[in-house]
Amino acid sequence: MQPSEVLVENNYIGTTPGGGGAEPNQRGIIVRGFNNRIRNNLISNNLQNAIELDDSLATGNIVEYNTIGLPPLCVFGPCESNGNGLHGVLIQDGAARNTVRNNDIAYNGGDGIAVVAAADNPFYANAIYGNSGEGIDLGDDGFTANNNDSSITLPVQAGNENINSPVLGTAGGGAASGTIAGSYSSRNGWYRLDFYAADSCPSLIAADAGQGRYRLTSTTVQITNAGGGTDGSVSFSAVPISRANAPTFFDQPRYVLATATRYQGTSPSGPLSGTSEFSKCSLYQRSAALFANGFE
Ligand SMILES: [Ca+2]
Ligand SMILES: [Ca+2]
Ligand SMILES: [Ca+2]
Repeated sequence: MQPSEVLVENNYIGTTPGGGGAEPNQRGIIVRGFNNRIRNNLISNNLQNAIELDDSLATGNIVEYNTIGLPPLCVFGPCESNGNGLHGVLIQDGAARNTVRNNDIAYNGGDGIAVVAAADNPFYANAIYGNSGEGIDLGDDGFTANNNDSSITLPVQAGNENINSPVLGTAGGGAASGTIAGSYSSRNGWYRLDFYAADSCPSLIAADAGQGRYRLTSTTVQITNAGGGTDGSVSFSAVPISRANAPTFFDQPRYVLATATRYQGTSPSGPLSGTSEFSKCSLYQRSAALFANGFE
């Protein structure tokens, strides 16, 4: 019998009691039951994965507000020496409909979040950066290119059914807010697109995606033109992007990236299903002169 409907909160796992030193475990937290809430824990320095959600009984769990791979306060640094040895969060072997949100996941030796042979797991509003692998890796096989999501033949090791990532176009605007354009291709249905920013991004020069450190705003799109086993697509433009409480956020060079998350039902109000990997990045174009006088 695996623990279910349990709250695991306010623990230091892999650290000394004060949080500043390392006392690593092999793995941090392993969840094999359902409807547990893993909340506000510090999980750093462990030798393998910080959090694992394993097997088909692991459903409906919520992983939120945890600090994974960092010291309790990243003031006296170096913060990157506190990462866990493998993934921040690993979801595998049939674990489904688990939500990972509002966590800081950084400097881990594997991916920020890896999903292997498991589906319908949503992730949003996390700060993911500095991990040695991908920010989000579906299949734990590196960057997964977009393909035809309407194909019924899924890769054996797929995570979240290898749902496609958004394709971003031009992003730009003022210091506090701007807009972004792009497109999204997948099966018919409603999708939530979450936008993030990063300070750097490898995808402009390599077949790789960045990691979303700073949560920006989100939007909703619908695909209606899929059919005959072929994906449909939807374009978007002038979608507002900003970061809460950061009026000069885009005065520094920022790369914008995005994830797509499918809604389970037939409207954009129901529960969320699986989330994609991060998209490739778009460098935010700061239009200082245009916006300086307020007449844009
Ligand atoms: Ca992948
Ligand atoms: Ca990986
Ligand atoms: Ca795909």
